[in-house]
Amino acid sequence: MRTQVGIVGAGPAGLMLSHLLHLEGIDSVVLEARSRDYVEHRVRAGVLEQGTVDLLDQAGVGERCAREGMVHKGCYISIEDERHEINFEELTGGKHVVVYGQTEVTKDLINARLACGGDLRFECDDVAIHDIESDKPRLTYTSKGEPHEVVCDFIAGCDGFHGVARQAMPASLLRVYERVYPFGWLGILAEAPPVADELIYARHSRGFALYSMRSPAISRLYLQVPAGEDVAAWPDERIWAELQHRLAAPGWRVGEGPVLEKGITPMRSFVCEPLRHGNLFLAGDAAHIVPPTGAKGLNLAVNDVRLLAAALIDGSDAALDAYSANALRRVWRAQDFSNHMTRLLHDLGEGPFAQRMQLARLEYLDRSEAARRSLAENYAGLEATADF
Ligand code: RFL
Ligand code: PHB
Repeated sequence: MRTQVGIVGAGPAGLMLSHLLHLEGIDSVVLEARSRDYVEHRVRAGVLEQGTVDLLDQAGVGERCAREGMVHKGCYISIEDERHEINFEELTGGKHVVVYGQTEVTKDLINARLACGGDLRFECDDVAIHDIESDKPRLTYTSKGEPHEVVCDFIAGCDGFHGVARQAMPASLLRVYERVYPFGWLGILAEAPPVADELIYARHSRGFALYSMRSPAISRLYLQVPAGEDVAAWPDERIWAELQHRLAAPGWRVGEGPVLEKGITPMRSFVCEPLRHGNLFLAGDAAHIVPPTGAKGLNLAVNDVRLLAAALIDGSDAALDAYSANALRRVWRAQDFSNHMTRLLHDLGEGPFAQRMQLARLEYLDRSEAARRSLAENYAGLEATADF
């Protein structure tokens, strides 16, 4: 079996890449370890930057997002029980974000690929990457116990943080940058109509909390918890009580309802460089992780494959070579912003000096339009260009 681009991973990065290539007549095969059902129901991100929404539109997969996505013109930063508005539209000359679940982006992309006869293979076991320094790199895998091989011109590693692609890069050439935070996020999905008009990022003496949503009927909420926390320590009643504390505002309560999903995510900042070796390219979480406080992970994954698709379509050595440095520019911008938001809003456990610095920064945000504009510009997303 031969294809032009072999793609490992059917997350947003792999699916979007496959679709962008298809639109320019380049064929690809996507190998995914999990089932279609699993991939479509894995609850993760929810905030799309304008650039991500624009790319969905350009790729012809933005129709449902335009219909069902919820436009958010700003967000609130809550400090103890005081809420401060950051209005993205006013501060950035009209930019906003769209709340539309990653599950829905994934479903739309899978449907679009299959409608065009795309080759998506789910439940592939033991995917392995070979001969990346040759002009015939190969993917092997087994399916229902049968061995298979796909010979490619290029391979894209879009298989997330725990995938195999990054491991296929020569360790001696990879530079790894990492910071692990001493806390994680406990996230729930609840059958409760959202009772706030914008997302609420709460800095509270008991720890960070985030109020988000998925639809007019479903809320998505997060709590800062210590690293390594066991989800069993958090029965629903404890979660709601803690959310009511940390998100408190005069005359307002978090709307409660049945918990549909519950999980704990560790927090890390991670980048590996470069994103290319030979004919293997890395994109999305396979190459970098941001703490979710800036809502950047999915947007970065989509931006990587926008740039990678353009390089593969161009096909010249110069374009293929430039991919890594170009994509990393935005990755590092988002790393800085995500780290900044994380340090601004969490209980860092670093003692009183760090706490006073945090309060000084929050007060500056309240006083200075320039500080708010900087946050709004980074959150709503910087302009996408050919090299950023
Ligand atoms: P994914 O989505 O992890 O997809 C990788 C795919 O590869 C498959 N795979 C393999 N396939 C074959 N062989 C192997 N050996 C394989 N190993 C893995 C996996 O099954 C999977 O299907 O990576 P991708 O495509 O790079 O997309 C990245 C995003 O998923 C991620 O950055 C975001 O979810 C991060 N994120 C957020 N990003 C945002 O932009 N806005 C947000 O609001 C936001 N909130 C979040 C988040 C991530 C979270 N968690 C759980 C990590 C909130 C949370 C809680
Ligand atoms: C979400 O809705 O899942 C979400 C929103 C904002 C974030 C992270 C996650 O910063």
